[in-house]
Order: sequence, then C-alpha cells, then structure tokens
Amino acid sequence: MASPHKRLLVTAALPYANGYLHLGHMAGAYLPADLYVRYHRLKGKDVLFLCGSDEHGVAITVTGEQEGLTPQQVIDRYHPANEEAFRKFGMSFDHYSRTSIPLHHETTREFFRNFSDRSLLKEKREKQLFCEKDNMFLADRYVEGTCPKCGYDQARGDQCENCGSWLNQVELIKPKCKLCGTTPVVRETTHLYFPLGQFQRRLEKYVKERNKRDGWKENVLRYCESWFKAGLEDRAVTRDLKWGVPVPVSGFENKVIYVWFDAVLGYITAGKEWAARQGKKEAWKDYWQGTETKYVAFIGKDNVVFHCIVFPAMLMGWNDGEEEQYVLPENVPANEFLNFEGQKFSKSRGWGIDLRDFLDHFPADYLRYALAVTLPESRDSDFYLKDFQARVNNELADILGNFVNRTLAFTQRSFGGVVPPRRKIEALDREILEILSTAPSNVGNLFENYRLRDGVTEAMNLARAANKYFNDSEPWKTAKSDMDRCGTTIHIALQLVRSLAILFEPVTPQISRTIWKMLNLKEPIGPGFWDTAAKPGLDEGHTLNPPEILVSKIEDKQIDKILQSAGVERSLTPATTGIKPTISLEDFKKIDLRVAKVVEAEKIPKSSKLLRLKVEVGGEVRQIVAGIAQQYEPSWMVGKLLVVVANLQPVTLMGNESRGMLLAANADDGKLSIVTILDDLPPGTAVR
Ligand code: B3M
Ligand code: ZN
Repeated sequence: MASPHKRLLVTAALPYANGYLHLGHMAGAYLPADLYVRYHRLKGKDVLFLCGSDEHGVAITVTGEQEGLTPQQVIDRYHPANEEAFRKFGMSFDHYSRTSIPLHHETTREFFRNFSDRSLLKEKREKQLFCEKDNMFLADRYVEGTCPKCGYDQARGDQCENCGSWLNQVELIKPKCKLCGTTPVVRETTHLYFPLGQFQRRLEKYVKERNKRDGWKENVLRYCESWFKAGLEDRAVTRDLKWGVPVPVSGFENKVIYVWFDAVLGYITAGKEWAARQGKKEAWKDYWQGTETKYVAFIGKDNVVFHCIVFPAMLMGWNDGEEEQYVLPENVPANEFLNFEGQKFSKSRGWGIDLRDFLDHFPADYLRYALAVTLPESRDSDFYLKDFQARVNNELADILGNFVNRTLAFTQRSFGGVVPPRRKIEALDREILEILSTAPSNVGNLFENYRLRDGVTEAMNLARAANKYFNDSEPWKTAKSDMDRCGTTIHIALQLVRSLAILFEPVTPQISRTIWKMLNLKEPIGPGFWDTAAKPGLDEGHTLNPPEILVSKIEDKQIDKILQSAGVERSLTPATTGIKPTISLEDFKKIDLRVAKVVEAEKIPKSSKLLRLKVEVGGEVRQIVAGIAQQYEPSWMVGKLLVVVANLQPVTLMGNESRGMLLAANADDGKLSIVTILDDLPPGTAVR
C-alpha cells in the first residue's frame, strides 16, 4: 500500500548502557529497524533514523555497584562500545545519541514542567519498599520478587520481564533487596503521579485507529488489550534516587524522574542533537512535529507497554496543552525474543554471544542475513551457531554468492569482461524477466508490512530462480554452438546480478557494495534505486571489474572456536534443534523426581487451563498446580500415579501455591500427555 506520508521517522529502542549488546538485541529491535529503513531509503523516502543509549535508571546504578564503578563510569564504558558495535554491524542510524547529555535533561524537564504546570501530575503519599539495611527506598530494579501476574520469580520492582507486566512494586510477592538480599519493609514516601487512567479511552481509540491504518502486529495488540482490560492506573514518575534527571518541581528537588519517562523522550532528544549537528537546529521538527510524518518505533516485546501506552499518553498530554504537536507512533512493531542455543540470552548467567565478539569472527553481513531469516517476529525463535553456518554456507554462499560469481566469471572468460548484447528472447528468458519485474514489489510489500523475515527470504528466492535460469540455459554449452544465445543468457544473468545487489542492500549492504564494485558501477546504490531493480539496468558493452569471492564458507573449526569463547560445548545442529546443551550427571542429580499419588483434583475458578491437585509424596500431601485442565477431567486424575519434580522452588499461579511440578509431554500442536507410572509403587519412590 502506498503511504501518503512524505517523511518517515524511525526509532529503535534505546539500549541501556550497562552491558554489551548481544545477538538477542539485534534480532529484537535493531536489525528489523535497519532493514525497514534501508528499504525505505532505496524507495526514495525521506527518512530520519534515530537511536541512542539509555543511561539512567537502576539498570545503570546496579551495574555500577556490581562492577565497582560509578554510574558515570558505567555509561562511559558501554555507550561508546555499543555505538561502535552498532556501526560495525552496519546500523544506518542518522544519529546515535545518549540520555546523559544536558540537551536531554532539558527535553525531559521541559515535558515534566509542562505536565506539572498544567496540573497533570498528582502528588500522592504511598507505600514503597524500603531496605533498612541499605537505608534506601528500593526503586525499580533494586527489588526483585515473584510476579503477581505470572509467578515468574525474578520480576523487578517496576516490570516483569517474563509476562511484560508493568508492576507496582508493593504487589511483588516475597520481595528481596537486590543489594543485600534482605526482605524490605513498607514505608511511605511522596511521589508525583502521571494519570494514565485519564487517557485510557483515547489510547484505546488510538491503538484501534492505527492498527486499522497500518496493521499492527498480533502480539502487540494482545499485550495492549490485556492492559486495557486490566484498566490503566496512575503511575509514579518520580523516584527516590540520585542518578537520573532531577525533578524540576519544588519540594521534589532531591528526587529524580522515573527512567522510562525520560527514556522515551530520548528519541526526541536524538532528533534535536541530529539537527544541531547538521547545522539546522530546527530540522528535527520537520519529522517530530510535521503532519506529514509517519513514525514507526521498533522495540522488543518487553517494552510494549512503554511505547504503546505510556509514550503516546505523554505525547497526548503535551499536545493537549501546546501548539507544537508531536506525532504519535503509527506503528510499534515489537519482536519476541531470540534464544541462543536453546536458552534465553542472559547477562547474569553469561549465556549468549556479544555482538562485538561475534563481529571479531565473522563479517557483519553473514550475521545480518542469518538473523534476518530467523527473526522472532511472531514468536520466540532460536539462534544456533550450526544453523548460522548452514544459512551462510547453503544460502548466502551457495545461492547468492555462487550465482554472482559464476555469472561474472563466465563474462570474464567468454566475453572479456564486457556485457554482451541481448539478442532474441526465448521462453526461459521471458520467464525470468517476468519474475524479475515483480520481485522488488513483492519483497517491498513484505517489508512495508513489517514481514522483514519473509522479505529477505523472498529476495533469496530471486537468487534461487536466477541460479535455475543459469542452469537451465546452459551457457557453457551454447558458448560452443550459438554465441548469440550464450550472450543473451549472460546479458540477462548480469541484469539479475545488478538487481540482486539492490534487493540485498537492506540486509547485506557490504555484499551489495562488493557486487556493485565488481559490476564497475560508479553511482552507488542509493535513493530511488529499489524500483529500478525490476528492469534491466546494465548497458551492453559496459566493462566489468574482475570478480572476487563474494561469500566464503564457514568451516566447522571457526564455529568451534566461537562456541568455546561462548562457553558452549557443542552447537546443536538444526536437525536436533530443541535439545538443550549437555549437562553433567551432577546437574541431573540435583533434580529430585518422585512418584506422586493424586488424592484430590479440582478446577481453579476463572482459569481454563489450571488444575489444583493434592498429591501424596512420601508421607506428605502437597499442592501442585498444573496446566492440564483442558486435557484432563479432575475426577479422572484422582488415584493416578504421576512423576513430579519434588524439589522445585514453589511458585504461585493465580493465587495458588504450587509446590513442585508434574511431568507432562507437550507437543507443538498443543497436545499434551501427563507422565504416569504403570505399576503400583508407593508415593515418594525416587525416579531416575
Ligand atoms: N532501555 C529497556 C531495554 O533496553 C530500555 C529501552 C528504552 S526505549 C526508550 O530493554
Ligand atoms: Zn510476570
């Protein structure tokens, strides 16, 4: 669909400057944003692409405490490192800013003051968690506990990473101070609150409208719906912390503004800083305040509430009182998570690979391609190094690289490196030219609809078709019998090479540049080039440069080396995808599996999935909550002998404590079967 907007503003979530970027980050927000932007630039759109480091909040101060650094030292270590890693990865930001700069403090304070002056902020005295040992209020990540919504036991004071809930810290079950591990007490403190509830109706309308116009992703809509359903509440936007933007309201001078309030405004600051550096101080307004702008915010799924609800509400709040009108996101394409070798990326557990390390081993384009075709667009996806190797070797090298190299080598050998003339066209030629003529719009439509993964796959399909054309045309044979025919084949193959360079530019910009150099084309691939890929664009008689290898295959030993540096024993092959890395016998022995006899079973009210079971395990009856209500009748369960993990940390599910977990087989299609014991063994018997 052709968009009526003249300008495109694209932002990608501001990563915290408290650690190095890993591959999960790249697949979440950054690569998708870059694909989208590069495509639109080639379409000739006027694009501004902004990002920067998020340098406030407890994410920074906790890291400082862990690494023995001041907050300033933390951000001065990670901001430049991440900016550099992004550059190496090929992110085409127009500007990469940071939120610790004075300009950003000004932007944030301006919004805050505006809201305060217009009485949008309410002062409230409320209960907060206070650590008596550390003598401080435990803002945000200073406290961890069990999520009241999903039972995840490492939820933070403000947010549960597992279910995406935005939490009020006093709701946390079994809260613990992150610094000393003790249980905090509840004390009262005064904060300023932003009246989110006041905006609910307008926000619902906003999401509905934009979804209708620009097709929001299912996962994002689902998150929004659930928050609307729960009802939006006032939220504190100040914190009892030292690190952050000081609150510009009297009586609150010794508090700072909540990090999420300032972080989303960081996008605006990035625009201002970009404009200043261009020497056109006001130019940011063309994008941020123009009615002709389409604004798209790329993020990971854990940031949805802040971008679909909090940020739009803040912008509405501003727009209500000011003449300068900010654009609201037209779409917020959020990706799910990427796992590494079957497990979640985790900084604290040291699981995953830093982008920097990866780029020391392999060219960025290899990674960009492999990530692009496994983007977690609608559900979590997995990154396996063996899979990465296979994607590079079997697709990037064997399909794209091979087609380009064989075509160019053939031209050198048989036509002295000069584009031969196109003579009579035959059915095979007509067919491939037909495919070529629709490829840019096919790929483009997918990109425009945020189906970036499919778009890249579609571009590779053109390379596949091109190889088939080469094979079927057999130019090595016609070179001996019919030079005109052979020349026509090579002429068309060279056109395909040129088009492929353009269609791959968003995903593998360096490879495209190399192809362009080999084609000896002077004007670099740039604005407006996309649509030219539908048609031949190389003239007969044009002289090419000698070919060079485009993509080299990755050897097993290269994969082994990076696996070692990542601490992974062996990568899982795509065929065994899903099998987790090897564990030791010791590790396995930690799990206490026991036979358990069901003595009672009942449905949990209001839950379609959960059953509450009372099971006997070696002289003790305990409660276990299991997600098997759709498959098993409670009455049928009674008397069955199950296998349970008896020493699993208890969790609370919908208010019901579950002490242990029963084993069940889960098939991909949702089918499920509990594991039962066939013979009559006493409850409590060990299972090994
Ligand atoms: N820094 C959270 C994160 O890195 C946060 C994003 C800010 S976007 C304005 O996941
Ligand atoms: Zn949760």
